[in-house]
Amino acid sequence: MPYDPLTDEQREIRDLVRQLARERIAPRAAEIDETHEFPWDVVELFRDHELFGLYFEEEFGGTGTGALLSLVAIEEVSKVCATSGLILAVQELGSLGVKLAGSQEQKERYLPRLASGEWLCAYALTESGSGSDSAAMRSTARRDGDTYVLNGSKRFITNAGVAQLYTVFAKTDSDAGHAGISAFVVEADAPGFEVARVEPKMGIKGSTTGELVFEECRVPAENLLAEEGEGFKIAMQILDRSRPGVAAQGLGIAQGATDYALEYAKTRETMGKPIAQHQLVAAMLADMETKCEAARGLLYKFGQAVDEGVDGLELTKLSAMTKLYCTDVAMEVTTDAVQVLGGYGYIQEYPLERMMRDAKITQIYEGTNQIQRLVIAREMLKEQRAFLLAGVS
Ligand code: COS
Repeated sequence: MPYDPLTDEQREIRDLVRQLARERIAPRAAEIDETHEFPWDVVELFRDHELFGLYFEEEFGGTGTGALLSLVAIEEVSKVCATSGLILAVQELGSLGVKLAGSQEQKERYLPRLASGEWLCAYALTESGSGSDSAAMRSTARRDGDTYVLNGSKRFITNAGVAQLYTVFAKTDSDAGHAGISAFVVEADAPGFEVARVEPKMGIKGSTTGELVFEECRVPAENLLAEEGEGFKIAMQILDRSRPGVAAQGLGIAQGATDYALEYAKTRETMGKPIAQHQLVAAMLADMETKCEAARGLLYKFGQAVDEGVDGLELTKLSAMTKLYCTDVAMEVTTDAVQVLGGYGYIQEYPLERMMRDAKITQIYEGTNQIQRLVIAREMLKEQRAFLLAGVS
């Protein structure tokens, strides 16, 4: 049995998500990948069953059921379709700015529409010249009366064109480094805002990834989140909480691939017996399962930590470790799953080549896994552990 610390009530919701994934989303997964079309029917399914609400407090129309369950939902959906799992993860990513730094008025204005799924949202930090080095962004925002005027562009933005609300970071003071960055919410119909293009890509093909352009784009001054200059810290605090959503997606893909490869290996025969009974294949399956379960331990630990109110540096490190491990496992396990199926793993008639392509992005977006290692090591360097070894000769 996989690790399952859920309460009975949480388990009921998990089982509903699992059932929807199996019955309604799994049969669509190959088609979503082939057509590259954003799956509005899946959004409708999530709306109908109030699954977007899992990411919001009751006060704003959500279920208030906590972080652990919200990650489990992404994991369950991603087992069958990573594009669909991402829709849930980005509803969290794109709304965290308002949740963490928004005023009561901003929360009341936006969160209920996001909790119901009436609006989708997005997070716009990355630019063509600033990926890992977020502070090197060039987009600007200048105050003009009761508006801010945004200029610049953002790249690789998930949900570009389908989101109605974007959390956008821009420099209000170009000479102040990190402290010159501010955060804004921008509605899709803001004058001067445009989605310039949507990128064709290797995996998660049904999800839109696009370039946003701001040309003298005017947003009301009340759309500033917190104070001018607080944008970089807000961006990092958001990522601390959102990166495990990508980890959940990675774990889901890995577990889905393991389950598929297991069933295949039990029925496919070579040399007079199922391949699962050949030791080299059995060992691969055992490693895949073990990695998934270890990843789940970290992911659920993160969810429980958030639900217990853990914050700050402790959360930063745990978040980075969770994202790093779960998504490296996604790549390793899907690669091995393709290997178990041999030639059948490589062709589109079977879902594993899709899972392997989908897994790759989880090591890249929301901070590459190189950045996660950097964040973990930085936190380690701040820790004092020498006393543990004081008595060792
Ligand atoms: N929470 C709160 N504050 C944080 C923080 C966090 N997780 N991480 C950094 N900060 C603060 C620091 O404390 C520092 O504050 P002071 O200036 O008051 O000391 C400030 O932010 C600058 O921090 P730092 O010097 O560590 O920033 P760096 O420019 O070195 O960047 C990394 C740090 C590399 C970790 C950051 O740029 C990053 O995460 N890059 C990846 C971006 C990413 O994930 N992109 C994908 C976008 S989503 S698809």
